[in-house]
Amino acid sequence: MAKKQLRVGMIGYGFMGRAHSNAYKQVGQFFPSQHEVVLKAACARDAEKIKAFADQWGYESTETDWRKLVERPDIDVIDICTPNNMHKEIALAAAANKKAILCEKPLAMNVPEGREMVAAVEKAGVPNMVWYNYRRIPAVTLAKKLIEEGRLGKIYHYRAKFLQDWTIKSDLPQGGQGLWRLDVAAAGSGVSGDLLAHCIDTSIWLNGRLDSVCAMTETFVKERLHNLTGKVEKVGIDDACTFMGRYENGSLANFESTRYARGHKAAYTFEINGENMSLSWDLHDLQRLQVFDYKDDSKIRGWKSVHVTDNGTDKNGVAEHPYMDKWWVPGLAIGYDSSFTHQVADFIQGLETGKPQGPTFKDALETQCVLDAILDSAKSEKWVNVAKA
Ligand code: SOE
Repeated sequence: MAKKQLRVGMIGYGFMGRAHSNAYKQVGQFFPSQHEVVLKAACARDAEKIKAFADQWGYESTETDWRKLVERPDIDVIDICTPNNMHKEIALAAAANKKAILCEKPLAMNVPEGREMVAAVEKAGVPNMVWYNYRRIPAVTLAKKLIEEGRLGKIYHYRAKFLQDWTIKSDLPQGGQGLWRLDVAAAGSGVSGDLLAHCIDTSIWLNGRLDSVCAMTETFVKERLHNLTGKVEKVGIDDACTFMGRYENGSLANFESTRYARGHKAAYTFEINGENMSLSWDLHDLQRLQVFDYKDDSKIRGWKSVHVTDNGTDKNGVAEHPYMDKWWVPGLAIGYDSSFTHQVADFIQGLETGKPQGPTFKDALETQCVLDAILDSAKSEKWVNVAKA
């Protein structure tokens, strides 16, 4: 049977443009479906750069104006890989043109923008998803499975960290290729929207809604050259952010992110402590889930390191270790890039089953509500209740 085409219009060509393009190219090989992903067009203002990107990844055509791209009848899905301050405008236009939308995280610059985006996709009835990719690292998805099976019992604590060190240099400019994350006008916030957003998305998915937060932020380098004005200007982003919080289920949250943790490049870790079981995960050892099961025989009770590979199927024939049966032979590794491939595979499954896979824009709005609450709290130096999405 002929496959239905899913024709992608990609906006942006940076790190995420590459990560997503790689996923589009891989997905049909490892996760066959009734859809064939076609890299139809890539779009960015710089004609030469976008042509080079399109040639490298195999896009059929290019555009230099995203408005033209979202109106093209030969595009089914718009992938937004631009700086955050463009997300809303593009998403609204894409929804008005009845395109499915895959948007980079965080959803928006702030909650009001996020609400507009949710309203737009819901009104247009178009499929939508946000690229919070870490949910789909198999060991993280396995954690979700163990929690859903009730193995942890009552959950008491959720703690997460995302540490990097790439902005310590005080002579890095704010703005420009790869550095827009330092410019508050383009990014909306600093590490909170960039790194904590991942931790919050994973935590809400695993542990439910965060109810209230108390945060602290710091901007260590107060002024940087702005590439657009050519002047040294005040830095408006948070360089580091720490917060504590309470979940609706009564458990306590403890989160930290920074780009000033010398020696750490992408140290995303989390730990969950339940009454019967604790789980912990580390992006630098992404195929392993650390599990402590209090129900184990006390003679051999202890933390075990579960290698999430292809360990066979359950009684219903479903792979015990999520996604892994689709890759290589048991025991062989997959990586960070595969989380994006899994996300496209699930997005397509959502299209085919009519059951949208998260995080949808609505789910990502919940994370946005936490992000806004954190920044409010840091500013007011008070506890803040998280708004309902
Ligand atoms: C920042 O350095 C960054 O690339 C984030 O933007 C990504 O979302 C994260 O996954 C890795 O770090």
